[in-house]
Amino acid sequence: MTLVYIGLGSNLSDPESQIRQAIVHIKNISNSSIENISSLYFSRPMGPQNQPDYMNAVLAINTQLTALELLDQLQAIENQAGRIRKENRWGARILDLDILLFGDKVINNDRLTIPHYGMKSREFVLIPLAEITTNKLLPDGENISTLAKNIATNDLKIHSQLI
Ligand code: 5RY
Ligand code: CA
Ligand code: CA
Repeated sequence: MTLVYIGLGSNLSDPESQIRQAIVHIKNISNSSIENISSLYFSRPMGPQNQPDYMNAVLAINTQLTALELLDQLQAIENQAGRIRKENRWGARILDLDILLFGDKVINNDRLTIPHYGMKSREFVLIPLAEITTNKLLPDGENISTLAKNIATNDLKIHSQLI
């Protein structure tokens, strides 16, 4: 079993229902179980600014799948939500599911970079992640709670509970 943290994001087509629906689908991934779910947050777009605000959350699952098997499952959920991959990099999307951490593994291949390359500088990842972890270190030894305490909030706000 591997403890895996997944980041969820949406800024199109009723983001709150997209995130809630994605959690229903993640619950149904075989050989996996949801262990923890953060609050649902409102966040300002990072990267391109000409797009709607986001909703973001982080959840923890235990899984017997490999990282690539889990990635296939998450991409199928993104596609089922109607995600269209556009030319404009980092533009608005219906649903984005990122594997943030996969146990203590460091993975670098064509399809996956784990830990997620941007997570240490994104308040919409660190703050919800810190909500559902205690004394958790990244593979490089950095403490998630410390990173979350020190990052600018960029107006990140709790919107609602997801469970
Ligand atoms: C920066 C550049 C690109 C940060 C930077 C991206 C989300 C990024 C987002 C999301 C919110 C993106 C990737 N510097 N903003 N921007 N939530 N995804 N709030 O999930 F994140 S595009
Ligand atoms: Ca993302
Ligand atoms: Ca992604």
